[in-house]
Amino acid sequence: MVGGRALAISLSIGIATFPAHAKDADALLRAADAALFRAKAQGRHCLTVFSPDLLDAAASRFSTEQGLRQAIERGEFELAFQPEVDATSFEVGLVEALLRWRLPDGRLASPEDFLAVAEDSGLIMEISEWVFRTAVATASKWYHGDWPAVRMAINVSPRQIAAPGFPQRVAALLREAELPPRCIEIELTEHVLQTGDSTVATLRELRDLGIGIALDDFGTGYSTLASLEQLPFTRVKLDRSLVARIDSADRSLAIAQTIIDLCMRLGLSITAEGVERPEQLQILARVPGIFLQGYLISRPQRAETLRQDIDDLPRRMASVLRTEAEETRSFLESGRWRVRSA
Ligand code: G
Ligand code: MN
Repeated sequence: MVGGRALAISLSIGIATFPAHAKDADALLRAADAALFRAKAQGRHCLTVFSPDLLDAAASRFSTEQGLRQAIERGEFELAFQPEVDATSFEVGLVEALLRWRLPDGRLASPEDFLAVAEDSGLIMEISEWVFRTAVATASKWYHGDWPAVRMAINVSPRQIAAPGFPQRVAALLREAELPPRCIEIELTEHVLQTGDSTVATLRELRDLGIGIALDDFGTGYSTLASLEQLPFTRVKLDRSLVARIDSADRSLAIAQTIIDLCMRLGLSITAEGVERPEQLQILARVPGIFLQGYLISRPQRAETLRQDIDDLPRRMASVLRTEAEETRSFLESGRWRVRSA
């Protein structure tokens, strides 16, 4: 009890023993620390005993962290752009800015490869600032150039949104870039719920500015219905795991349909992520107003090739759908088709 409030405390423990795990005090503490890190990564409130592979993991985390520091200094980050398009007209509703890291050896790393290290080391703040600024600058260039209708979707980390003054900084940035707030949609995962009560107020401030707010990766977490109820979202992005089997598993289709129905009842716009196959496109194209995103529609790519790809979209999609119709017909005629039992 502290000041009349009950605080729930959990304990994470990393264990290393002498002489099995290390021969001196410093090394022993490093080993225990590596074990502690694993205990926390496993969800906290547990204990982990040291093993040598934990040091390898720690070394790899350390080198990624050093690499990220250099990447910030040397400007090794890039943005790739991927459109979210209307499922029937294939008009572009939004372009999502996706972070990429051009490694010194020329390979391109995706956020999943380095985001955990960026979060743990706190470097995420600097990196996300760069993403936001660069995405706004790009959108502004398009807006004032030959794409006045552009809307840019920007991924925002929970820490970023929880930092004091975020809405004011965004407003100032948009003013500076002479970009109307409606040209921006921020994407948050439901982890944003863990940042505390003030988040709802922050999101309302952003909405009052006229910025769209999307719930990203819906369907991967735990408290998704609570977040839908409590937070002022304008769009839900269905995670690709929800969309992956809608054309091959009745149960998967039922779940996707129900969630789409729920979002519509809540007055939310919807984007289906991870559309990779024509069969998925055919099913989703029956949902009025839904946006689609995924490799089938358009890959994440550099700004220079994006416009060409977009101009080509209606023709490419028409040909995808034509081929698909033929394949479906011959499949049905082959007699292999039968009604699945529930
Ligand atoms: O968490 P979020 O939905 O913002 O992550 C987007 C990531 O998903 C990007 O890094 C992008 O490269 C990737 N992505 C985009 N479209 C597809 C797709 O159709 N299939 C798969 N597997 N990944 C995709
Ligand atoms: Mn996203």
